[in-house]
Amino acid sequence: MATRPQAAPSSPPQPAEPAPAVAQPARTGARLLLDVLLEEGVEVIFGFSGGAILPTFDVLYDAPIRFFMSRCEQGAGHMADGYARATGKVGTVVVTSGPGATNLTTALATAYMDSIPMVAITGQVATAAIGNDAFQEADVVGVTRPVTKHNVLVKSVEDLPRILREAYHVARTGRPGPVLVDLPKDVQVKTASGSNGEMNLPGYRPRVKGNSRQIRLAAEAINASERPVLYVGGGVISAGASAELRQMARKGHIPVTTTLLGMGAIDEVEDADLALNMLGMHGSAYANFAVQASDMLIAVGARFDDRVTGKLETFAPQARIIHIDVDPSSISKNVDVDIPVVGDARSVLQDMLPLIEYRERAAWFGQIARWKAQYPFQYQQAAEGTIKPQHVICELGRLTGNDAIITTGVGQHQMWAAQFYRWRFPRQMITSGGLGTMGYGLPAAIGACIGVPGRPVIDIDGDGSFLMTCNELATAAEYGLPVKVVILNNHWQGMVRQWQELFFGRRYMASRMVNPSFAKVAEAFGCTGIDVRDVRDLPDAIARMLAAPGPVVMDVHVEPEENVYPMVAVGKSLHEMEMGGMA
Ligand SMILES: Cc1cc2nc3c(=O)[nH]c(=O)nc-3n(C[C@H](O)[C@H](O)[C@H](O)COP(=O)(O)OP(=O)(O)OC[C@H]3O[C@@H](n4cnc5c(N)ncnc54)[C@H](O)[C@@H]3O)c2cc1C
Ligand SMILES: Cc1ncc(C[n+]2csc(CCOP(=O)(O)OP(=O)(O)O)c2C)c(N)n1
Repeated sequence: MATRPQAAPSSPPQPAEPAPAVAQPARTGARLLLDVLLEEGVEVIFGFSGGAILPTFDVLYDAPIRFFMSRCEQGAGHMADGYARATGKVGTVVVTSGPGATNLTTALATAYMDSIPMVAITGQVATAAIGNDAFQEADVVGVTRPVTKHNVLVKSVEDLPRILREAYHVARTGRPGPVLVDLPKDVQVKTASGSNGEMNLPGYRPRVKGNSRQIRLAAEAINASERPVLYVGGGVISAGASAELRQMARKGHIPVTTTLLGMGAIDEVEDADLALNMLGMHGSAYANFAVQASDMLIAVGARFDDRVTGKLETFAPQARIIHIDVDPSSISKNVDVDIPVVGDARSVLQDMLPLIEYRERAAWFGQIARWKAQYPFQYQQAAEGTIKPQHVICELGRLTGNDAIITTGVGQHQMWAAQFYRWRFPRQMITSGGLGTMGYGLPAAIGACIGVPGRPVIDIDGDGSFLMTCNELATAAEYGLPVKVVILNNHWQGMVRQWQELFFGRRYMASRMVNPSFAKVAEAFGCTGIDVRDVRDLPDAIARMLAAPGPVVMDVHVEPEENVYPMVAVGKSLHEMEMGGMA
């Protein structure tokens, strides 16, 4: 199929232009849907078929849109999500009714928790059959309401174009998120004449520009502070505000810590003197100490998640707090804020930048340098031949020049990736933070690989996480996608094992993994499989993996009982870290 000429929304996403109200001959609902998708600039769809969505699949047969068939609807959803995170465009997923839609819900919840723009189109039984326990009927709008930014059942073909336009607009503007359009089969086949629809969302007006008085107050407070810290989250990535953020940090001479979802907002190599790396439960000791000692915390597009704050009552106890966020409901939700600024991070930082003054803050940077020297991310070297998981990440960083897009599953490997890879550009780290969805890594890597061809995409995965969606190797193989999977195989659900070791008296209930040979699994799916058991073989194996043109699974047998440190135990304050063998 031909790829349609570039007409996609730019990154960062911009509000859609109003549709020209051009009268058209009568078209089926499915055809109307296709025409709106084309006007919205959709170039790629992920999905899986079924009876209730067949009319829509039929118009996609010869449509100028690339279609990628997953092996499960959950995978298709994560692919659309990975595509969206890697490109800044809205991801699109199309699946059938009933089990197709319910399989998709985990992916919707994953995207919802991390504010990722997606449009999901689900087939539904015919309008007359709704409520009759019809074959493959599920109340998809009911099921997905808590995990979508907006969802709607289309009741008539005349409404369809408007609803679809609104779906893309709502998904990409304000605080982004997944939107679901539930499309009964009869609506897909009925015809309507008329235009491609105009939006009608009078109550939906996300604020872009921040209040100028609040911005001035914030800038004055920052200029007056002795020990400021920029606490930067996923909102900076989705706003496309990384350049402004870096200017702010450099101009004001302010250290920057990033959440798991904010990694890459600052180049940790080029701006190493300003970078405090990740904060929080498994963040760096120097970031956590800095937050606790700061007199001014500037949160930009970050939502004070409990993995970040630790015990709320003792979080940043000496700091006044500025919070820049596009979603007013995020302000003072978990932590009371002194100076809120509601608006798009890029716009607010642009307005604030001219007001920011340079200050040397020698004592503050001196203290931070001492913490960095005393408590770097580190691990004890392995016994001869054996492989430390952290070492694998360091080697991946070295051999890719820290230039690959990284996706992850959920668990220890995800935390080691965050700690030991060096993050250099926005949209480089693609991981499920809020929901923490095991199985996210491979399908998200497929989506990223399709969205950003030419850049290496590596899924750093756990054995448990990988097994949840490894069926999508068939998708990678079918389309010849050069996705690389590196499994840090500890033969455990490592993160669960760590908690059982530390908090449940080593009673390892249902956390041991009895695994297949992942290299053989890969081969069976038509991918390359590599098995690594000796640290001396690691560099060659990584080089072989990176050089291979197609999908590769590299199964690295790492030390099984390694723990992630630092660690702030639940209920502890951010500075009360367990350092393991680090300190
Ligand atoms: C096993 C595990 C361990 C974890 N440990 C840690 C940890 O140690 N440290 C850590 O940081 N995280 C950790 N996480 C992730 C954590 O659970 C949260 O997902 C993460 O901290 C949230 O990041 P964020 O604050 O950047 O929020 P996001 O979920 O990215 O929220 C973005 C915020 O920005 C706002 N926003 C969106 N768009 C814009 C815009 N255009 N302009 C302005 N604002 C905007 C939104 O309204 C929202 O408030 C862990 C996750 C797992 C699974
Ligand atoms: C779908 C899902 N089920 C359960 C969990 C709870 N959980 C979090 S981490 C983890 C273990 C992950 O094991 P693995 O993928 O092997 O990674 P490791 O911690 O060993 O690196 C589990 C079960 C989850 N996050 N997601």
